[in-house]
Amino acid sequence: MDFMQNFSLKGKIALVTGASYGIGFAIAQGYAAAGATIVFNDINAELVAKGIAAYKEAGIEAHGYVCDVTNEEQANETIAKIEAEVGVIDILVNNAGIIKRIPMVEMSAKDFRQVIDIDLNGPFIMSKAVLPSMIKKGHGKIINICSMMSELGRETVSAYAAAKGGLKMLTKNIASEYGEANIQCNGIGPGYIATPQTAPLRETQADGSRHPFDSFIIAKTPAARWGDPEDLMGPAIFLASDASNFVNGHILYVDGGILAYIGKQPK
Ligand code: NAP
Ligand code: GCO
Repeated sequence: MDFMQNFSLKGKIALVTGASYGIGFAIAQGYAAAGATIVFNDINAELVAKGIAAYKEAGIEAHGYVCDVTNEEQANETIAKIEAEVGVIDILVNNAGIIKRIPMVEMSAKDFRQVIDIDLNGPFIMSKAVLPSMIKKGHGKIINICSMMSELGRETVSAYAAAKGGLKMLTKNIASEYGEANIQCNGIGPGYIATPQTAPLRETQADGSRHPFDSFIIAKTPAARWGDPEDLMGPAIFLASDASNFVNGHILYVDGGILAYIGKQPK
């Protein structure tokens, strides 16, 4: 057999959560290019419609569903609907996520809980919803979108770092608990990627200079650039394909080298 077929997703059904745009949309585009049927959800009908139009423009006939990943009843109903209308999900990417950048001492418990709910409880809920059919089918891939903050902290992102650190360990635990059922659960840890979520960190200043955080990330990244969502497509295809069937519980950092680098000396 042509070994490269191991990287194909032909005949697979992939659900990418929160994938109307951003990183999720890019990963879904990569999966479609590799042959998968694309299913995505977002939190409201307007975003789902926007997503379907965007996929259509990219030549992809995606299936879109309104589902809040923090709502277990809605998640279970949506997975049942997808299984009835599209088929059993082979690949789940837990991509949906938010960040709130607030100094911890100023952050309400309500705000903290909301980030944990979407970024950590959501992946738990969605993974729990797809696992039974994956186990019955005898195979499955779960990919959790972690973060640099699964390894590092920084000011104002206490809830997000706690959630993404927890998501790293949830990834390892799903891998441990369901590896015997031929389920592989891995994470992708994107570095700093140019999406709406990081737009506030890249805003050009009133004097036309770069945002200080923008310059900071450039100095901390050996590749000396922000990542693009497209940089994640190849790693995501690898982790969703048969080529990674013996990779389990691994967090693949796609960060341009940030985690390996002390950072460029300021001029
Ligand atoms: P984004 O542009 O903000 O997109 C996040 C997506 O998730 C949006 O479509 C959002 O919909 C959806 N979403 C939010 N809450 C949801 C919920 N409760 N149920 C369903 N969907 C929900 O973010 P991104 O930059 O593409 O990031 C995607 C993932 O990568 C996130 O988990 C993020 O933490 C992670 N990440 C991002 C970076 C980066 O530098 N950008 C780096 C590392 C990791 P709404 O528009 O309705 O909120
Ligand atoms: C931040 C950024 C990061 C990125 C990403 C890095 O405020 O530090 O939003 O958290 O989103 O998670 O990997």
